[in-house]
Amino acid sequence: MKYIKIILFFCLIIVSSCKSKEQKNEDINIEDKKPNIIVIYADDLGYGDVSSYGATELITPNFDRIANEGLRFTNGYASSPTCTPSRYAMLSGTYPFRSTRAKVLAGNAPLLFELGKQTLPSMLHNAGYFTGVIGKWHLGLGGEDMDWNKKITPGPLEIGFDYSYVMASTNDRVPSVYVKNHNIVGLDLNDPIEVNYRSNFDGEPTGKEHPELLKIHPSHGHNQSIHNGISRIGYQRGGKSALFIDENMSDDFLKESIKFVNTHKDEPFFLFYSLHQPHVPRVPHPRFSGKSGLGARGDVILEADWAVGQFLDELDKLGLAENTIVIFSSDNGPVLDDGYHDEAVTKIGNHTPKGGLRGGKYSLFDAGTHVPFMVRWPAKITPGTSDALVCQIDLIASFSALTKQVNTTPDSENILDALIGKSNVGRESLVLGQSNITSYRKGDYVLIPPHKGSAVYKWVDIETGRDTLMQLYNLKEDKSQQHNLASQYPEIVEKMTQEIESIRNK
Ligand code: NG6
Ligand code: CA
Repeated sequence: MKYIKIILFFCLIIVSSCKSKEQKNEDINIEDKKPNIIVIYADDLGYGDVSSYGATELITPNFDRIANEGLRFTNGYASSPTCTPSRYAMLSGTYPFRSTRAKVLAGNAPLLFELGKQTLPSMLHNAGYFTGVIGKWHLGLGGEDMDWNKKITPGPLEIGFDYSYVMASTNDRVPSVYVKNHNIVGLDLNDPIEVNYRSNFDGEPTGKEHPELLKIHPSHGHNQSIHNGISRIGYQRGGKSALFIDENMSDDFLKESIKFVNTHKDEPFFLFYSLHQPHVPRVPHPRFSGKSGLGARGDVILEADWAVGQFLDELDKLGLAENTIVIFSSDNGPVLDDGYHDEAVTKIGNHTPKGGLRGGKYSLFDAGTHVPFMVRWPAKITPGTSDALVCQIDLIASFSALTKQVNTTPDSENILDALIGKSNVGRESLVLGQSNITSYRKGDYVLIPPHKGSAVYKWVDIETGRDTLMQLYNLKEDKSQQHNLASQYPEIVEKMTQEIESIRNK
C-alpha cells in the first residue's frame, strides 16, 4: 500500500508538471506567435464600391466581413491615383515623387525597385516570415530588352518575396502571361514569346485593323495585339500555351492564394494577394456575368468579393483567422470607361463608385486616392470605425514596429496603434500623387498646388484636379471639394506649401 501511494504521488507530480508546462507554452505562443499578415489589394476599386462604405446598388458581403470584423477606416489612402506608384509606395515606403520611374509602367518595363533597399517583403522576410505575392504586379520585371523566354530577373524574388505568382503587368498590357518565380507559367520554348511596345510583329492581327476578331471593343487605346478576343496595349507574338484566360484569372489567383496559405500555415507568412478587379478589361467568369445588373464592372466586383469570401473561409478552415492581420484596400480610385466599351457607363444606374468624393482614378481630387481601407485581426482588434488618417505607405514602418525590425525607408510612418485601433490618431500629414504632380493632406485640409493641364481627362470623363490656381479644401466639412478656401486662409496655404517643400527635400 505504501509503495502504491508513493507511485501515485510521483504520477501526480509528473502529470501536474506536464500540465503546467503545456499551459505556459500556450501562454508563450499567444504572446510570441507572430501574426500572419495578408494584404488584399483591389485594382481601381472606389470608396463607394463597397457596401460597408455606403454602396447600396452593389452588395459586397465578403469585403464587408473584413470591415465588420475589424476596423473600417474612413480616411484611408493609396499613395497615388494610379497603380504602379501606389504599389511602389506601399512596398518601398517611399513617396512615388522620389522616383522618376514610379508612373504607370509599360508591360516590358524593367523592375522599378532599387535592389538592396528595404521593402515590405524584405523586412518581413528578415523578421522570419515566408513572404509571397500572388496576382497583379505592374512594378516592372527584369532588365532592359529582356528575353521573356529565359530566367526573368530581377523581379519580386529579388526585392524580398520568397514566392511569386504574378501577372506580368496589367490585364490590358502584353505579355498576357503569369510569371511564377523566375519563369513564365506554361511556356513552350518551341513557341517562344516576343514582346514589343513600339511596332507589331509581321502578320499579327491588331484590334485596330481587325475589330471583327474582338469580343470586347476598345473605346480608347487598347487596339494592339489581340488575345482571347480582346485587344490590348502593346504587341506580342507566340507563347500561345502560356497566355492567360481572362475569365479564369480570378479563380487562378484564388487557387494560388489558397495553396499558399495551406503550404505556409505552420510558419508566419506575409501574402500580398493582389486582385486584378475591377481593372479593364473586365471579363468575369461566366458564373458572374450579368449578376450585378451594373455591367461588367459591377460583375467583376462581385466576382472579387466572392473570391475574397472563399479566401477568408479558407483561413477559418485552417484555424488561422484569429491571429492573421488582413488588410483590404485598393491601389487607386474608380473609373468607368477606362478603354473598353463594357457597359460600365451605360449601366451605372444609381451606383456611385466614388461615394460622394470628387474626381476618380488619375485625379488629384480626393476620389483618386481615398479608398476603402479595412484591417481585421480578431486576436487584437475590437471591431469598429476609425477616422484616423492612414496610408498604405505606412504598412512597412508599422509592421516593422510590430515585428521588432528597424524601418529604414524614407516616408513610411509607424501608425500601428491607429491600424489596430489602440489610437484614433494616424498620420499628421500625407503627400499624394506621383512625380511632381502632388497634393498634400494635413488634418482635415488638402492642398492642391497649381498644376498646368486640362481640368478634365476627356477620355475617361474624370476631373483632373489640375488648376493654375492654388486649391485648399476642408474635407471634413466639404467632402466633395466644392469650396476652394485658398484665398480665405493664405496662412494655411503658406504653411502647407512650405511643408511640401521640406518633405520633398528631406
Ligand atoms: C492607362 C490605360 C488604362 C489603364 C491605366 C493604368 C489607355 C488609353 N489607358 O494608360 O486603361 O491601363 O493606364 O491603370 O491605354 S493602372 O490601374 O494599372 O494604373
Ligand atoms: Ca489600379
